[in-house]
Parts: sequence; structure tokens; C-alpha cells
Amino acid sequence: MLHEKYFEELEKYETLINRKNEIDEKFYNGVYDRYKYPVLTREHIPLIWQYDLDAESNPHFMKRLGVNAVMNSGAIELDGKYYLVARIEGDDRKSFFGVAVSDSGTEGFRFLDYPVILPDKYPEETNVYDMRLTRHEDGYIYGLFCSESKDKSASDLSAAVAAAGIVRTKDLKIWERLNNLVTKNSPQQRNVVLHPEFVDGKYAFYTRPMDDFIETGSGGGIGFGLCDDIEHAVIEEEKMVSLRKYHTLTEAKNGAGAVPIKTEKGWIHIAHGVRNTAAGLRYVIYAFATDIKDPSRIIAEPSGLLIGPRGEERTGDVSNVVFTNGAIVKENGEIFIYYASSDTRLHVAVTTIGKLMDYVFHTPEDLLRSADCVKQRCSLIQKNLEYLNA
Ligand code: M1P
Repeated sequence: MLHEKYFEELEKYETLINRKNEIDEKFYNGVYDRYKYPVLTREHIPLIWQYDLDAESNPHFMKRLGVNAVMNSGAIELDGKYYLVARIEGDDRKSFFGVAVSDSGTEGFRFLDYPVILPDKYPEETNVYDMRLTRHEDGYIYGLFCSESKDKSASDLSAAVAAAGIVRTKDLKIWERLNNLVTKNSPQQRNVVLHPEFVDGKYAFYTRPMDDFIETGSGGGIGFGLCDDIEHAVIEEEKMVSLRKYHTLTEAKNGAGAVPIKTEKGWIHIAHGVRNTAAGLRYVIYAFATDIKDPSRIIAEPSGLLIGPRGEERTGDVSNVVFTNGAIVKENGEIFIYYASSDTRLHVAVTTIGKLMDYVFHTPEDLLRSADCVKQRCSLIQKNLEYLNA
């Protein structure tokens, strides 16, 4: 018999899923709108994923398999609907993927009945997370994600190895697993994104070379590499695109986020940058642009952050973090940037191609020194005062 508590919990769940979301009017920066409520939280996980509904085998209606967090999500539009492939972290710390769908992109996300069943190709793989979804011109939707295994060569129990896993699908239901990406010169990889078009007739990847699981070490930033065969992807050489730089948002590390957005002036990239602080690592989202024909060549680097953790976003399992791995660009030019806060829940920021291009191509660059940055700000003030006093 169905436990009576089920109906009570179901009502709370339905109220949450049907809640209207609205623009947060307290926030303004002219670049994008933030929304009042997160689009996915652990409360969005269906009850049937967590409870045994049978009153006989679960008399106290206990959660048998709880979920701790829903965060970093790949995003894609399919048949006019908004799909997220979310990173779901169980109470057991293992992450997996679930597909959630909404008609509006800002509210009403509901998970499909089952989580994604990834073909179990690598027996040593312990954890999977952070899928980027690329609609490639070859006709497939590719999902690139972090495939994490224990580093058996190290004595440290927590030592791990990160690699880029690759799956492909046409419908987000049946997933074909390909070989993990091999990068000849980087022992570890995370935050790998597949470029949506062939470059010089090859598959093109944004990489993030790392010496270690946490520290990028000699890895200089976001890299770029080409390969011929996506089914056995090997990158012989990576060249650097967006560099880590001293005393900037990317000093400690950075990584590609959403699939680059094609505009008439270049590819716009939305990535994350990390710096160290006395309170630990701080993750923010930043943007840059690369050349249309050569997407590894930077053509614009606005200074500062595009999205930083604000208000309640600042706290969670890993506080002071915003992270993106998915955005949806609509035919009408609207852009939905999905970003997680503090490794706990997922939000949306909505902008347009026009605004994002204005931001990327007209925000001044980082002059890297306080003395120069204050001069940069003073010329803005002077221009405004002259304008106001005219
Ligand atoms: O905890 C913050 C983020 O840390 C990692 O990002 P990076 O590889 O740049 O350090 C990822 O594990 C990401 O999932 C997480 O949100």
C-alpha cells in the first residue's frame, strides 16, 4: 500500500515545481537578469528516486537514497523545450546525471523518470560530473564530462585522476559512450568542451591541462586541440587560449564553461576563473571572445567577472563558488545562462546576444595594475562628469 505520507510530500513537490519564477528586481547590471528562485535544487528530485513508497517495507516513510545537491548542468534546446543535464550528487557523494525539462527555461523543470544510464565502459571510474552538451555539425549531440578515478599510484587516499569522458546521443535518452579523450601532453583533464563546428576539418576541443587533480600546476589556462577521430579522440598538441594570469580572476585556475556562442563578431565563451583567498578558492564566471575562423585566437577579453556569487548564492557545500557548464541560445537572440552556486543548486541568468556582445566587445580590458586600473576608472568618471555638467 502507498504510504500516506507520500501524498503530503508529493503536494510539496508539485507546489515547488509549479512555482512561478520571476526576475529579481533588486539586482541590476544592464548585462543580464537574475531570477528570484533557483531552477533546480535537491527538492526538485522526484520522490520516487529517494523513497520506497511502500508502507510495508518503509513504515516511517524514510528517504532510502537521498540527494545532497543538484548543480552544474549542461543545457540544450530540443523540440522547442529547454533541457538540462544536471549533475546530481547523492547523499553517498557519488554524482550522476539527470535530464530535466521545462517549457520556459526559467521555471517548471521536471526530471525524466530515470537518471541517465551511462554505458559503464571504464571499471575504474568512480565519479562522473559536469556535462557540457554540444550540438555538433556532424549531427550528434555530444556530452563531455569529467570521468574521475582513484589514483592508485599515490599513497594519499584521496588522490584522483580526472579525464574527459565522451558520450553522444540524438535524443538525450540513448547514450553511446566513446573512448575517453587522450591528451598527449596533459596527465589530467577537466572542464573539456567540444566546439560545435569542425575546425580545419577536425573535431576541436577546449581543454584544461592539469598536472594534478586539484592544482593545474604548469597548466597555463584553457587550451585548444584538434583531433581527427571522435570515437578514439587523441589530442597531440594543445595551444593556450585563455591564460591564467597573476592577480586576476584566473590566477589559480580557469576552465571552459558553456559551448561557445557564435556571433557575427566572434565566438563568445563563458568560462570560470578561480583565485585563492584566505577563505579558500573563489570561483566566478567570466567571458571572452575568439576569432570566428580560428576559435583558439582571443579577440576580446573584458575585465572583471560576468557573474559572481551574490547573496544566498555565496553559501553551500563549497561556498563562494559560481560555475557554469551550459547555456541555451534561442533563435530570437535570448540567452539562458545556467549557473550553479556553491556546488548546491542551479540558477539562470537571462540576457541577449546583443547585450552579451556589447559586454564582451565594449567592456575595457584588465590593465593588470592598480595604478592603471584607477586611471581607467578616472577617465570614465571624467567623461561622465563632463557629460552631466554640459
Ligand atoms: O567546487 C567548485 C568546482 O570545482 C571543480 O572545478 P575546477 O575543475 O575548475 O576546479 C569542479 O569539480 C566543479 O564541479 C566544481 O563546481
